[in-house]
Amino acid sequence: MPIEHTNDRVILKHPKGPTVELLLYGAHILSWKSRSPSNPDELSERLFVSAKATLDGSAPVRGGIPVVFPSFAAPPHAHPEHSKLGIHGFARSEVWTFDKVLRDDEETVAIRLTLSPTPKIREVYSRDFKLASVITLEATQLTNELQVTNPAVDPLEFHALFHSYIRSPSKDVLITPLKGKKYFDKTDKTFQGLKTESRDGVDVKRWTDSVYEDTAGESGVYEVKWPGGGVSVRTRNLKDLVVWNPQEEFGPKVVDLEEGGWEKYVCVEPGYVRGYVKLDGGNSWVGSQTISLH
Ligand code: TA6
Repeated sequence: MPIEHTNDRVILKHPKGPTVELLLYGAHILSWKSRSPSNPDELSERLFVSAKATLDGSAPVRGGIPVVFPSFAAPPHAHPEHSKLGIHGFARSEVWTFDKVLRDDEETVAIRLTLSPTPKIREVYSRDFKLASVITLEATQLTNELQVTNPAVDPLEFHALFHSYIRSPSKDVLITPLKGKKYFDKTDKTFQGLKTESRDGVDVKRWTDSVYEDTAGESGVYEVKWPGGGVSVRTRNLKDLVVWNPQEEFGPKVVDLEEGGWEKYVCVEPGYVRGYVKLDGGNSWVGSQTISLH
């Protein structure tokens, strides 16, 4: 079977070998194993999940691809409708519903999960919404699509982001093209304005927590490279990019991050988080990322 669906998770199996494993909790992708075009014999894990991650649905998973909606970052949130929400909103800590298989053929395996307000969500968030997460596995790439529908009359304002933990030797990673882009540096408590990126390639050799704005440009494509490997991240309707790695300086404070885990990934997070997506009543919005192997 190309798709296995158990109580708490779904496994997608591509006919050429790649697999994706995800939890219904958070529509959270835990694993993506794929071959690279340059080395088709090698089927390897492309995401990082901490050995100390909680996988029982009692806390967000440290690693993989968390989905952030409707608010990014820690409280206090500036938006009045987000005042009761915790860090990164609720999408990553709710159990989604397996909706359907969208494709299952020689080229593509794709499924859709959905989430609508639950009693638990209504305690902290009063707006109506419908979310769908479409996960598409192809031979050398993985696509996440978040669809947001506003069934109400009033506009819905939200943040959306894919908090992807890309497995990589973090000290050797370079991310482009961010030169000249404005960013908010969350590691610098002494400066609350926007900095301008001066580097051709952004590294995460030191603790990095940078929220770049309006980076997607015409192409919406980022390159993440390291010696002997890399990925391209192609985005749609996600104008901003967050780059995060705590390194030794902050990593030990992240309680569910394994010792030294910060050396094994870089978070490259396409999102719409500087300002809000404003979605008119009765309309839908789609944001997506496609991660392709070099
Ligand atoms: O996206 C970067 C970030 O907001 C960092 O500030 C950070 O600490 C991180 O996400 C992880 O957040 P979490 O809630 O998963 O611990």
